[in-house]
Amino acid sequence: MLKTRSRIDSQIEKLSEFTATPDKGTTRLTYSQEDLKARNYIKSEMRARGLQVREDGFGNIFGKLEGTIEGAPSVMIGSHFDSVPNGGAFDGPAGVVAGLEVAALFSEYNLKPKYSLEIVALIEEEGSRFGGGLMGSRGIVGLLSDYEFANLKDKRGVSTEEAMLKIGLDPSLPRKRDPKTMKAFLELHIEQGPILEDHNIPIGVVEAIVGLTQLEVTVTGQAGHAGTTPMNRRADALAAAAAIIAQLPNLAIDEGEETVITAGRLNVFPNGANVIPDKAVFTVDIRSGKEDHVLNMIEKTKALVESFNQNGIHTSVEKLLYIQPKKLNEELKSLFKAKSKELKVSWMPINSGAGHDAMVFSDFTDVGMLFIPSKAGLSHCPEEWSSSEHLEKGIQILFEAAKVLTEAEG
Ligand code: HGY
Ligand code: MN
Ligand code: MN
Repeated sequence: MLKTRSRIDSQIEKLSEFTATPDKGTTRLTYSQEDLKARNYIKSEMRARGLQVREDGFGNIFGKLEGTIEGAPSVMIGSHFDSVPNGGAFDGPAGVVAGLEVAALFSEYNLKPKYSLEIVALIEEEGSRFGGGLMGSRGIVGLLSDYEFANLKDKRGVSTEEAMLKIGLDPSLPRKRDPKTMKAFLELHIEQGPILEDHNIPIGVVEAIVGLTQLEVTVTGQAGHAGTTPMNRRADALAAAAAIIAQLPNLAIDEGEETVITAGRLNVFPNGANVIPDKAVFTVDIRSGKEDHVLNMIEKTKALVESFNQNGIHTSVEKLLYIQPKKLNEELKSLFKAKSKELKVSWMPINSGAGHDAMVFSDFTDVGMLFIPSKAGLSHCPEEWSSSEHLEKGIQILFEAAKVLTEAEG
């Protein structure tokens, strides 16, 4: 497996170069120039492994090793290749590289799958440019309509389809995919938390993924002069937004059972040091393993926001994303555990506090997910790091599982 180690090291390294913030982590926004460089690299790596490469009308990338059973559904392996702002080099790419390496091993061992093997690289899982997230996978399974997709715009007002055309992508290509064309979706991902490292265990077999929602709260008031406007005659949108945000953590603490809430993005308008803000827009990310907690938190957050509708302050809440908690496929979990045992790789069951494309596919095909440890549990930051030794172990398990699921011969 020496070749594997050198291939995956160079691929992770190469993909990390396609960032808008060199020396400050990975910033690779969907349909950006960094996306284009990463996309071209991924496609060339797919071709180098003899895969048939195509892109869909969202810009998702597929590399296919045709199965011997005519028209048979595919075993898909992959993850996303966009990033959060100033994120890490492994969140997403670890899963894309794992898929590429499984294809490389199929080629090296000259394996002929009965069911096609498809390596996938998905767009806009993070939602960093167009909001919401899980966009590539939602598009593939038809949860994102063409109308909704066309009306998504980034903070500069550039639409998805304009941005696609700018980097030479074709929005008119086929989009939604018949679930019957998918036999399984397997995703290797970094844990993005401390559990595997704390237990000194290299592999997590994912049992379930938390439910999550992403809200966008808009607070409006009245712009004014910072010096001449008396305090009792202000409708300060940012002061109101800050008061709301300050109360959010306690809503989750009161809800309990590891419910979490995060206000991660805040935009202030007009954003002048000597101007009373007339608008503040912020996101609220809520997650829990139990759907009731997510639903309760949405109601509690809406009530808190609405309670500020007074003295010239107006508020509104938009739901950008909502997805229920997902349990992953029992047979695939058993297959991963069996292969880990055969390979003498220690594993543990684990739940995911992060959202993943796997949760979208899980309502449409059999889904399995593996985690590898994150150093110090850090992710969504430049310090994010995972070892290629752990990545290689995860790939070995994926490779063994893919041979079974594709009924490969050779
Ligand atoms: O936010 C998440 O859980 C994932 O990283 N998109
Ligand atoms: Mn991810
Ligand atoms: Mn992420």
